[in-house]
Amino acid sequence: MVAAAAALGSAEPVAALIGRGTSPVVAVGLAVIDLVPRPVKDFGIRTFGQHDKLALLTGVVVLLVLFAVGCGLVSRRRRWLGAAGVALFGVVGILAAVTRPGAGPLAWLPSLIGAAVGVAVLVFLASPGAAVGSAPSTSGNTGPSRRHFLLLSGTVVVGAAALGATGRFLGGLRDVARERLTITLPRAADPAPPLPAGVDLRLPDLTPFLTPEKDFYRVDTALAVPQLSTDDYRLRIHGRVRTPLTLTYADLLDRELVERVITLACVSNEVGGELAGTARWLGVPLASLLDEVQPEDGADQIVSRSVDGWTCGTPTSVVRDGRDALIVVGMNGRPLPIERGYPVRMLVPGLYGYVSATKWLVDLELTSFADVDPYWVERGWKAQAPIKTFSRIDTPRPLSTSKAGPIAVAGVAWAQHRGVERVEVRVDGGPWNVAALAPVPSADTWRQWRWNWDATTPGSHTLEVRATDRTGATQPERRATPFPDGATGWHSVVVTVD
Ligand SMILES: Nc1nc2c(c(=O)[nH]1)N[C@H]1C(S)=C(S)[C@@H](COP(=O)(O)O)O[C@H]1N2
Ligand SMILES: [Mo]
Repeated sequence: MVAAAAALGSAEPVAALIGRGTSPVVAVGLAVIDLVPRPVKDFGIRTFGQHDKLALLTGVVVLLVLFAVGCGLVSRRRRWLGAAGVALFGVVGILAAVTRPGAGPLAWLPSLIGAAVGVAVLVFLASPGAAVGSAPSTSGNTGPSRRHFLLLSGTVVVGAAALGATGRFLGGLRDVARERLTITLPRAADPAPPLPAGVDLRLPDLTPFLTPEKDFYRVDTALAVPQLSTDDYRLRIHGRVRTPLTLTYADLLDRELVERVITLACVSNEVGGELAGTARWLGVPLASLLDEVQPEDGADQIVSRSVDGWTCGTPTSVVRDGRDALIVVGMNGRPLPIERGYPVRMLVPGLYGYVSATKWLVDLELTSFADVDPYWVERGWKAQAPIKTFSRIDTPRPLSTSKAGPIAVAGVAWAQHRGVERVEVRVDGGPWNVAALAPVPSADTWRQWRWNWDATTPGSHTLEVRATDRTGATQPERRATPFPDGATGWHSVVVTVD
């Protein structure tokens, strides 16, 4: 049994490098699924439900342990028979791995290495040096050697378990990352309109219009990034609907995809904060899916759930008001990055992330605000959270020193889905000056702005900014913290003119 544990454990890290399907336990398990008759399979799924795969792998391991015990007993008579048994199991592992559909050229390696390590451990532990004879001598004088043997075997088993667990963990990580690289997204039936010329004023220190992936803020409660595969991916749409719907990843890609440039923002932004980013998102219009499932009257909340259990509540009416609420599969022309919710997330322009942007999305339940409080609402944040109008001075940097003369004051402003109508800047509490606005592709993105300050008076100055959205509402001066539904107040920076 110790030798078998060493064999399995040492095969896992090798399998992690080559591919999850090449682990002897997994390969044999998959072969069993292929070989057993349909009724047995159905029985397994009925009995173990979601844990069917775990049950199967446990079964494989239990059989292996029994086999190992058998080998151990036999090898008390004939030492070589034990080694032959371990080798035989290696052969079974190799056969199972190389006959998998799509098996790579190195699929045999993990089982071979496992078997070699298993045989070596068996031979070593059974050698006189490890103090266990082919048959135990009469009791009484075996104390120290028995202890020595137990210590050795214990070490081997713990080592094998550690190797195996590490291998399986790394293998899981690697496989989803690799799977993502193999995906080719279909073209959008309705592509994003080209960005208007001049969308990016390209000033030093000014936030670029499109956020490079590495600079895009990340906010979630996930301790470990969920590793969700497209293989068995399902999006369930259910609850208070007439016809529930379950979609696979392929089903989503088969739909008419829409691509839009949208600025996502976090409610936790302080005044002047940087928790916002703009990207090109590809996805299925959520409104079209709702039309299919037909929500009941009164189902005013869509509760979306992540595979890790995090939940989020979005008003049904907002998703259906004509805006580009998306079930997102792509970001900037590539499959969603893993930490952005791969393979599928949600996005609703105009709503803060905590009420709209569920990553690793697996479930949409139509319900009501009266019935369900999602994750952050349970913790006191508001259930309704449209993004508040926001403006920020990016340049000049706070506490920087500039030469007297013309100084470009610039930044970004946003009021997603309403649109930014006007940005104004003032110096030292003086009159407001209207800034020039860069063009935008839609009301769903942030907008760059610039005002040319003729800075003549040396000394310390305070610059303030405020934006007005297309409904005519100007950002209030009153400062409020992000809790419970987003910060308010004018951003200001203090700079020195030399
Ligand atoms: N599964 C899951 N999705 C989530 C969250 C989370 O904690 N878990 N956080 C939300 C919040 S608060 C925000 S602001 C956005 C951030 O998305 P990003 O990390 O891609 O920028 O994701 C949303 N989606
Ligand atoms: Mo957030």
